[in-house]
Amino acid sequence: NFSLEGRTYVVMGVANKRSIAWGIARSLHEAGARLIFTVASERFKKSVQDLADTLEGGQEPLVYECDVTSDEAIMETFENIQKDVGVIHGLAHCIAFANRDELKDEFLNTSRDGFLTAHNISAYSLTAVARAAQPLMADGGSIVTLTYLGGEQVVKNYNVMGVAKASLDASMKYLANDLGKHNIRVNAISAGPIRTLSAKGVGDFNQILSVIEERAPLRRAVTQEEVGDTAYYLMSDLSRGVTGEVIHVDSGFNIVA
Ligand code: 0WD
Repeated sequence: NFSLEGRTYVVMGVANKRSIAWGIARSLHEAGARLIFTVASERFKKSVQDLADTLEGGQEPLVYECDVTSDEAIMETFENIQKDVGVIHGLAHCIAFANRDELKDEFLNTSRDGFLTAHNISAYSLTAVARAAQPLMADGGSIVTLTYLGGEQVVKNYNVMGVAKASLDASMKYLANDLGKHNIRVNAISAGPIRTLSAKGVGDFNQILSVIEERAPLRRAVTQEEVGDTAYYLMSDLSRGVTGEVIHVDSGFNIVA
């Protein structure tokens, strides 16, 4: 069944309309899903609520605050979601952070604090969130996280975020193994570079994009919509036999030497 009618998904990490999370939200919404958004702080609540209100039809989207650096905040958010909607069918984790000054020059200079911050927000949060969301996925579910090639190979300037993505990818696999017995699947989408708020923090991002346009098999960058449609596939029953997988939505760039 392709439709997500009657299903509810939590989308974490919409900052603005350029966010990959917003591409995912639109794809799931078009497939008939009910959406719940979480934002890092009160500061983003109004703008994400306004964005959510532009989705036409269906039930009114709900927006919750959830700073993923706090276990209490995560527990509280999912308790509130459970009170308000009961069962959920999946979750899109589209959250990452590293200090901007460590996304340039050499990885060698990564500070202890910078390393821990990047891993805390960008990798550990998936495990914390999966644990809090599990009781809500009583009918089984699908968890999707967003990763990047920089976790598999050395990508200039990606530095500590690449190391955090490697940790995220491994976490995704261990979680897939733990949650499979509850009929909860866990997968990652490795997106090609897309111009977003977070991407602005990566040194020479324009250069990264132009290399994609020259060398990727499709000779172009990918869009939020393309990532969104792969998330839709992973949330739907079409992917029911797929877990612990990284799907590259990157114009094929990862296969080119
Ligand atoms: O080229 C790209 N843009 C790629 C991004 C290529 C491949 C992967 N990705 C990944 C990113 O690493 C990230 O995991 O996709 C994910 C989404 O990133 P994005 O769409 O590029 O970035 P952005 O629009 O800036 O969203 C990042 C979100 C923001 O959402 P909210 O609404 O919460 O502000 O991560 C959030 C950030 O605020 N975030 C946090 N959320 C909760 N708690 C926290 C936090 N402590 N810190 C950052």
